[in-house]
Amino acid sequence: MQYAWWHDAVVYQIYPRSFYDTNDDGIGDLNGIIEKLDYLHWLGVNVLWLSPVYQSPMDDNGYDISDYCAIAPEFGTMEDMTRLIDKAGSLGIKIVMDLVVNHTSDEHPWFQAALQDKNSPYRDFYIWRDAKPDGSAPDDQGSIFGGSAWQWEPNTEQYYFHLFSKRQPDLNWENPAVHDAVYKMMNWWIDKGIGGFRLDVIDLIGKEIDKGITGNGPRLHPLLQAMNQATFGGKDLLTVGETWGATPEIAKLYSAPDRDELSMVFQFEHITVTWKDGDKWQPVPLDVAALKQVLFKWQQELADTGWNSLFWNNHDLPRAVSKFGHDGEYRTRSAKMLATTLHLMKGTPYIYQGEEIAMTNVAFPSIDDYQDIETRNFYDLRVAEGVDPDTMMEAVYQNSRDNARTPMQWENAPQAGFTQGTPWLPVNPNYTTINVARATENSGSVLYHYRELIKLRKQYQ
Ligand code: TEU
Ligand code: CA
Repeated sequence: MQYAWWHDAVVYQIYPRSFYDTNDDGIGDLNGIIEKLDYLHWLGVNVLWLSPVYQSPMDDNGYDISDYCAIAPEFGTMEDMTRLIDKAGSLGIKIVMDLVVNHTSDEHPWFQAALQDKNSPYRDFYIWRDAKPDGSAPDDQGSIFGGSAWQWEPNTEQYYFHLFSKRQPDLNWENPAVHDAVYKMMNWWIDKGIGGFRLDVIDLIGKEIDKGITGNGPRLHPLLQAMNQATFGGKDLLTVGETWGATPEIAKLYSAPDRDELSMVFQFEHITVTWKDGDKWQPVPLDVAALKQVLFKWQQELADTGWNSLFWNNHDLPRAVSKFGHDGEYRTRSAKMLATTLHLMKGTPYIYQGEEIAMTNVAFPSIDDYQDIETRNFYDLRVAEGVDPDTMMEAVYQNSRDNARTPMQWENAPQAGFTQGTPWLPVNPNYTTINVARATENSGSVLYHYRELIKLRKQYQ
């Protein structure tokens, strides 16, 4: 296989809102990432993937973008972004941006124009259908965040389609004008000197909803080949698609070099082994033998063609040590075991912020303490359907996305040293013992173990 720089890169994912706050508003910011670059450099990672920092009403914490070429004020300014790219670059660290183009925010000017006028050229940027004769939605397609995927729009009297919240209308990838607008935006970021893109739910853009197809639609791979050609192709960038529906065969379609699509994809088969029938709100105990089989399968299937992304957790998933290890007595040992397993496989490893100090899941007393839209929606839905609230709360403790989103634990100081203000989401109370400062003082810590693994990879690349 022809060598690419990202084959031996180690990526660190930052959830900016929860990383480090420099202006005491309780929200992590770009300057916070800049302040921690020395730490990340010391750890040895050479790529940072930032969850979205674009302008957004934050219905889904930034995965609902209202301006792709502006920074949300709570995160900073475009000047801060430029400084981050430059300073990281001087340390040999590239910045990978989150590209969310299955949908926009309902506050995006494209959607605003579409709402105003059925004849606007932007109307067809989104997916509209008439009501059924009885006024109900065109079909019973559901949203991934619960409820119908169709939202009635009274002004123009049609339904629009949204696979996530109703504030995240899906873009219409059957419209070539959408391609051009997205390519233009991507090239604008490439020209700013970024290191690549993480493509959010990219397997949904080939959808053919009138046939009931959302994931892995027939138009998906041609769309990615066209995007590659018009934007990052030949630019030596890292591109990683988020593809919940990927089998090894599908992963090879995306990542075999001669197909000119993406560098690699995230597949989730090892994640869903702990979900009953693919439902994260029905967690089942980890079957270690099944997990091993999944890991083996992917190593073998992508050994010669395609490329694996290696990850245990991200901003949507529970903490690795809580899910796959043991977050009590064996926290340190099991976190090191997980790190070793992952980093010694073939592929590009991803570390999610806090994983390197074995941060754990959290258990807030009440559902009202949870901020995540998916968690809140499903709690209400399932309890209304008759699921016992305590059972649902247990599922939240296991799999809520907020497990990953509690603030980064920097030191044993108020609010874990994350902020001098009130954090947007409470800190995990175990910060008094689990924090970066303490891990740094102990060469036997999980943190040093990660650092050694990263060094080993560099040494034997
Ligand atoms: O996630 C896609 C996705 O399907 C997850 O939200 C999934 O429903 C669940 O949380 C898995 O446990 C991506 C982003 O990573 C996520 O943060 C966004 O909310 C979502 O797309 C919409 O942009
Ligand atoms: Ca801040």
